[in-house]
Amino acid sequence: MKLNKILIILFFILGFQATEILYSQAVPSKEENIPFLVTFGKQSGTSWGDDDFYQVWFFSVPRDFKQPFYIRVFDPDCGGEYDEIHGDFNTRTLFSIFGGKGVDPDQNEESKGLLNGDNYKRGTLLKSQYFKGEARYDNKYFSFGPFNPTEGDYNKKWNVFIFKLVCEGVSGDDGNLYKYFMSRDPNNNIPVEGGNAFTYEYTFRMWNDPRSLSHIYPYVDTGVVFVKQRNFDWDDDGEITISSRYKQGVPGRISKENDWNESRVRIEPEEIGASLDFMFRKKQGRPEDMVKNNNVVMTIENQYGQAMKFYSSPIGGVPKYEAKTNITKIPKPK
Ligand SMILES: [Ca+2]
Ligand SMILES: [Ca+2]
Ligand SMILES: [Ca+2]
Ligand SMILES: [Ca+2]
Repeated sequence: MKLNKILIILFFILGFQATEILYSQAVPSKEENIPFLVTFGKQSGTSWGDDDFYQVWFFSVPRDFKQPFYIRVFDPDCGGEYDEIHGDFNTRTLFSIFGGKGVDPDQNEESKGLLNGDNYKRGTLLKSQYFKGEARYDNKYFSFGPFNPTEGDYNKKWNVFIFKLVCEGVSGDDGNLYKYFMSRDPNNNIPVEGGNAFTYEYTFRMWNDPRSLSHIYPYVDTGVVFVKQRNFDWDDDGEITISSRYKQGVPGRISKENDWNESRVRIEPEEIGASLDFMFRKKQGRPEDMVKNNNVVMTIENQYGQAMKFYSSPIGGVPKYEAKTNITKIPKPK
């Protein structure tokens, strides 16, 4: 092949990857194909699929991005469209955005918000707002901001400023379904170049359509030997399979009603520094057997019990399985 032909092909491959990074700023992202995040009011039963009635997400902004930006919440209210009613809608939800020292979960373990009693609100409160059932916010975006990127907590390893968004079901017993978008514009979804979002405990709604496949993409950092996935209130709804560029469709155990289940997956050196693909396929069969409005929780930890990040825009792109012979061995980390 001639050199200029190779260069043209390379240009297209790299160009497409760049486009993917630029336009994957929604939470949940297009790659994840998850319909909504969900947080229930704290008077709810956990059997509806939320184990702790709050959810913590982090947004990272590259250091070289210097413009103000916004974090937009779609359908922040709990009422009207999308939300899960129990009796009457009486749920109040508080969204709070934090910056400054204490936010970065690499420095402050409690920021991850994984354990009951953790002080997951460390950092400087930048903005917060309560929402109940409110027609003016129903089926619409509400924009927090503008934020200056340097108001975040600087992380040297990734060269990014990190912001934290906590959603709490302050009262009531209904489920608030919502989505996020980090944007350069308060009124439109315009991505922040190179921005990303991640969490350590993902509470979300599954599709009702059994043909829809959803994914999450945990990032495997240096030193990981195995990962343990834990999931809550899966209602025995189909299957979880784990894939990467090295493995294909390894099954994971799933939980039943109001219950946790877990299983382990071995990690090969070839899988370090890339994302895994956890795929969720709903139970197939007759419409009357389908699980409707299924809310679930997922966490993943390494062999030391340290929680791993799920990036909404998978680091290194969506992992594609490669035939084993094509994989170059990466030396084991010391
Ligand atoms: Ca609504
Ligand atoms: Ca209610
Ligand atoms: Ca909502
Ligand atoms: Ca459930």
